[in-house]
Amino acid sequence: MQQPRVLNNQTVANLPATILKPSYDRSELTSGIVHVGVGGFHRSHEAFYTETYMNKTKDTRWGICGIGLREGDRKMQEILAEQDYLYTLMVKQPDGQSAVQVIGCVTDFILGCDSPLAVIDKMAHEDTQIVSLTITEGGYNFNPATGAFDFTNPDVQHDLANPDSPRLVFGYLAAALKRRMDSGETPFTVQSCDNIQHNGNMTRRMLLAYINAFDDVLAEWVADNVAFPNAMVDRITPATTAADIADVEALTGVQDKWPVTCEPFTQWVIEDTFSSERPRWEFCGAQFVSDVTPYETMKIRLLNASHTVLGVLGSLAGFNTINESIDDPLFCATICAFMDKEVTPVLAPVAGIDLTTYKETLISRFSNPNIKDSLTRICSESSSKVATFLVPTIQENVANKGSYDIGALVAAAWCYYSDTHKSHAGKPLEVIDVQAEQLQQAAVMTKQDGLAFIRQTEIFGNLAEQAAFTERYESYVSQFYAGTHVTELMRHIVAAVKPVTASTANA
Ligand code: CS2
Repeated sequence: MQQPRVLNNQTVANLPATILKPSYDRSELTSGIVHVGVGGFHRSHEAFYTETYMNKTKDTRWGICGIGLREGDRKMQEILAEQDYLYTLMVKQPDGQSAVQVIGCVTDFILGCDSPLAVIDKMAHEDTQIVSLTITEGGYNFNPATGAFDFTNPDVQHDLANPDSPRLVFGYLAAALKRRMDSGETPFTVQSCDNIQHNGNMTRRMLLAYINAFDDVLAEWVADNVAFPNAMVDRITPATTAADIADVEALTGVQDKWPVTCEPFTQWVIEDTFSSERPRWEFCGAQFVSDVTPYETMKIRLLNASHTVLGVLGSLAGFNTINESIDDPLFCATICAFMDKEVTPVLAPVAGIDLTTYKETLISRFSNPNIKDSLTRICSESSSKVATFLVPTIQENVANKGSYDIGALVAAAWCYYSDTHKSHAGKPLEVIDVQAEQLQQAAVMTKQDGLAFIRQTEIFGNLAEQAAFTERYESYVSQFYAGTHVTELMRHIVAAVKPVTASTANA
């Protein structure tokens, strides 16, 4: 049997003309960007914007050197290296059409677990203007209850003792910035692309806390010279499936072992405070603003939190994907009620954005039947996501005497789910969470202590001490343990609410 042709520098040249491919000269690329965490989202978002920028301007200084810090990054490194760092982006429209593009801006990929010094050299290299990060919400190493950098993490202790072979991103950034300081060069910008409120400020605070533990001079230089722009990032990017790989091959005639698929919608709002040069991403749709706070709060609390609500409640009800769940009128009504009654009242107005339209757009994005974003992906690392996306909204509503029925229901459903790892119908649920064991232990304790699960203060802050909240939460938890189906509780809640957001999906 004939071997499939694989995507690489040779085959890309002969792709059908309908497929967009790099129009700049890849052999001229230098890596102005070093990116830590080359997963699906980086490849559909920052790399896509950078590719679009270079296709338009032929300014080839903005190649991206990928960095993986862990063993788990090896597969991506190997596949990209085999493909001359080319990959395919497949944008899936709701009507079933897909636009396929080959992205060429990745120049290289270094694994920190194999060659830590090569990573430090690359970050410190004079071509590097930006070190960007998608290290997930959990990667920032802060204790959500106190907000402080977590020095108890054994990897932090390892990095303090071994500054030339760190494990965490903060060790790498510190070592590379020290080289820049010592050689008298301007620093690179550190640009977070994670869904964390004030992601730049958070990165700065964590990095400075880490550096302050061993080098006051470097800490002062970083504080005075390094920019950490805050940004809101958005593009739904499901995990790549075997069917996606087959579809890409059918459309392009070449095999890409790890393409990335995403929705058509994309948004990037960035504070324009860079340490030195940056690509003119505004030429290809990014928005530069002086204060990103309202945009990021809106996105994290509406989009990401609604994903978590659908993920947890939908998993118990037996759904597999976001679109399957939002297609169910009860789930759609629950999300509309959550957005209108629990989130909107605690959001500040966002200049230039009509919130009602924004929420309606979210419902239609969630409904895109071709994205098939799995609830397993959405529920992965819920311990960081619930703390970042949902708990602040509940806390503010408790303080303002607002509504938090759906927030309490999700907390209770997540407790039950963390205990049983099963849907109501007994379907096993795959729990991907670094805290999975701790979550299960806390959930199991619920039978003795109804509040055991929400006493995990690093996730829930002080919610276990808020009587108004705990009353609601305990009532839901005991109903779950008594066998009540999640949809029965949801029906009760939405019956009492008249949503404002029209469900375009189910109209
Ligand atoms: C999702 C995000 O992981 C999650 O829980 O909410 O990955 C979401 O799809 C992206 O932030 C969309 O921009």
